[in-house]
Amino acid sequence: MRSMVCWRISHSALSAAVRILPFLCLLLGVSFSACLAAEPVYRAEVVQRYPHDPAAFTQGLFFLNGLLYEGTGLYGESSLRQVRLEDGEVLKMVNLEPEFFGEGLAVLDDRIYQLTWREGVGFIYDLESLEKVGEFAYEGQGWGLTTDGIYLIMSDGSSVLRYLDPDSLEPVRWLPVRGEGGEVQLLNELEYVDGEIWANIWLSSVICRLDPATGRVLGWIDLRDLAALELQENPGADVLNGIAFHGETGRIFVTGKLWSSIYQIRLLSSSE
Ligand SMILES: [Ca+2]
Repeated sequence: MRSMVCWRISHSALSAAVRILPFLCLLLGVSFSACLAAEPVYRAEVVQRYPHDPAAFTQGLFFLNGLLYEGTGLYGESSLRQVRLEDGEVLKMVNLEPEFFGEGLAVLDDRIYQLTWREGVGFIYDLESLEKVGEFAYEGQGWGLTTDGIYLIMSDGSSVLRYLDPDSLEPVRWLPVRGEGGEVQLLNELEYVDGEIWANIWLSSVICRLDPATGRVLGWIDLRDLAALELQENPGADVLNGIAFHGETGRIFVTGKLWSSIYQIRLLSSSE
């Protein structure tokens, strides 16, 4: 298993193409001999599946009080949605202005925060009404967003996560993410799971588990089989993107851009 997973990411001198080569290897299921994942690799089994709007270009996902909250992207199609898990019904929806490409979202103190990709603007909504109550600015791109209950934690496509103070919305900490194979680039949709940060790796069907205290990689979740299953049934499916964790029940949900299902998964140990 580990020999098929390649994570060695060289330093910034390498071109972007070279940087994503390991992930392309992973996508193709080919061994990349120059790099081996030293960290544990977990597979997952599907516990339950739920319908998901196959037109939703999922960029952010979290679960709260029995409901899913989803942020979608694309210019002219971006939205914030409150979704009933069981049947996929969109209960409330806010459309972004067409010049904004919606990205990750997180909830903190009854406020939902949503990033945009290249617009440098984040939106703040009231959790109950989804009414927009504010905006904030940040440097660089916005990709994924989550929270540890104190700070907002965002990704921007690089190997570094940014902690934002929720009051000032200014960065207060930068967390480089590294594994045995080096920097982990293309960190995308995020979720805080039992004291860890989980991050979708863009363009792959893999989730990185990392330690928020140190930025060290703790392991990898290989969801290539799940992505293949989705693609088999839904040829229009794009990449895996979207992790939601329900702390009270320990349920983990994943989906992807334009996927027709949301999957509740259970991680398997390497011996299962
Ligand atoms: Ca999430």
